[in-house]
Amino acid sequence: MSSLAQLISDLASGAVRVVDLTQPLGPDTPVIGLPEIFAPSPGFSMEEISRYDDGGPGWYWNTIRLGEHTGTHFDAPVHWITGKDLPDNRCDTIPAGRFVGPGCVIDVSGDAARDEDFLLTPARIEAWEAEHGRIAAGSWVFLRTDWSKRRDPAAFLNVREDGPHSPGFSADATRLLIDRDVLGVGVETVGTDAGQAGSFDPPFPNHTLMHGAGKLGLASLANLDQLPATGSLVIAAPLKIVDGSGSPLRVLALV
Ligand code: 23J
Ligand code: MN
Repeated sequence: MSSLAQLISDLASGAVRVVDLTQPLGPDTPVIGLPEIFAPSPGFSMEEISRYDDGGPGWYWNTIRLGEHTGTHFDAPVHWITGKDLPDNRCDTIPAGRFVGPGCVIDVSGDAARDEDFLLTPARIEAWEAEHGRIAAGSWVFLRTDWSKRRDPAAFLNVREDGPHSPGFSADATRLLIDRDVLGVGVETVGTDAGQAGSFDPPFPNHTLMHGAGKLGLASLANLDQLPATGSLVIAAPLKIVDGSGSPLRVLALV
């Protein structure tokens, strides 16, 4: 049997399941808040075109408006200045093969519960590799923080007087993942950098370094607690927006 025929059979039998790593997308979807000197990204809004009425007696459809980086979304290398001149760096030009890869889940949910500014370190990645094997080139690496269980948008964004507080990656952890030649990282928080990362060196190190290396990002993921540490197959394909810097998307894992 071919591997795809085997997969089709395993999907039909339930031996392989599809896990949806996507948050619902609607007007209540939280959006990253940047300091007021920067332009804000609009959240999701929807306007009806027709609903089985005079505007369209037999059909229902809507117009949607949103920032590219709203809800569960994809970050292309061109999103960051460090990736702006790389080849194949935008939503419509990244080869589709780079949207599919094995998933590695690094569970730091206990650490993030104790410390909302928790940062993944190289030592923590190496400890994970001692247990699960070296992160393969072309993997999606997910940081499980259980942050998606914060259903209240205020608790999810967790903004205080000194800005947002949420877990993320140290600059050196990002460098190690680039050395592993991952496809990119995925997080449960609103962005792929920690809440306080605007004041790190370099600022927003995960965006700066990952996108500078042509790597991808996935933010506001859900259900990472339903994935094994290794062995899943992840499909994260953005809309083919011409010159797009990112896109809302449906992220699926075969488990
Ligand atoms: C723009 C500026 C800073 C950040 C972000 C966007 C994101 O997190 C994003 O959605 O890419 S941190
Ligand atoms: Mn983004």
